[in-house]
Amino acid sequence: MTHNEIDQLVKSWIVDTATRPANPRVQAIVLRLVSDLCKTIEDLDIQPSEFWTGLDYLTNAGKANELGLLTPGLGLERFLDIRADEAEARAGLQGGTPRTIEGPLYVAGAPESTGYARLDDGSESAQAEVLFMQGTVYDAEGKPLSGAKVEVWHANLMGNYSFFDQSQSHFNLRRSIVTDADGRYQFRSIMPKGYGCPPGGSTQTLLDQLGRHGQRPAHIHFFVSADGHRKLTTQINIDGDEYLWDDFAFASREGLIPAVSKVDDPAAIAQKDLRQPYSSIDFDFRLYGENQSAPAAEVERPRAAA
Ligand code: MBD
Ligand code: FE
Repeated sequence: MTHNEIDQLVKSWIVDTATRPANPRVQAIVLRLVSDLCKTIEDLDIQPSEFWTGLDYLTNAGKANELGLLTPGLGLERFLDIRADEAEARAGLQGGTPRTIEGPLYVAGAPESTGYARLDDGSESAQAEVLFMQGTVYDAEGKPLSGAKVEVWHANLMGNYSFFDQSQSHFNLRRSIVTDADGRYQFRSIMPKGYGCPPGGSTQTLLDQLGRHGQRPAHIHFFVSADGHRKLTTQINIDGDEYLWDDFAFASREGLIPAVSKVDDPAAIAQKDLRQPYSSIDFDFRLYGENQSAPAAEVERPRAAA
């Protein structure tokens, strides 16, 4: 069948059958997706057994709640970011902290504090390195933003996230920090390890077929928001990680790999009430002001809440 014949046929199924006003946006998207799928079946001569294997794969991935993990693994979440960057550039926005993907592991409702928070519950203190991270949230003109909200979440030493990993305490490694009068935030936590897709899960099963790994470099996620400003979704990577530029989710970006300094000065260690050297990361965020010519920065998607 030619692509033209496929287009006609799919339109006869999806559009010409309507007896009531359709939602035009949904109609256009479904028409396009179904015809593109039919063209793929035709061009690649996909056999019925292969088709049903694929349908079953998606059914199982959905049941296992892995579609949100498959999406970054296939590059689709990165693609949405590339398009958001292009839209901001067209609107004249430049110089802000780069965005990168949210991923599937945010949980709303983390404890909130002003200026400072400790993220970890101490359960891994015997093995973990202590990390302090601090900085200022600025507006596009370089003015510190007091009262901005820095939502932060990251994995533990196993590369796992609380809530999804039921063995961790409530909101471990998740906090919401409001910047102080000088626009500053600081947290104490543990140095995270990189995440790996669950072995045997839907996502890793497909990655295996593609000859790919499912590893992420160690990273820390952020939502940074302030009244009158575009919400920023981003992450920083821990420099030196072996997967730094080999992320299965394609989220590493220049500008999001701050220096990690090791603090071993005894006076500095004592001042933090610690007995071991710790690591420190300085990282500032720069937000864009609200902008009517750029698409909404607030992304609506179903998220867990606890
Ligand atoms: C993660 O921690 C993550 O950030 C993404 C994007 C996918 C899987 C696990
Ligand atoms: Fe993550």
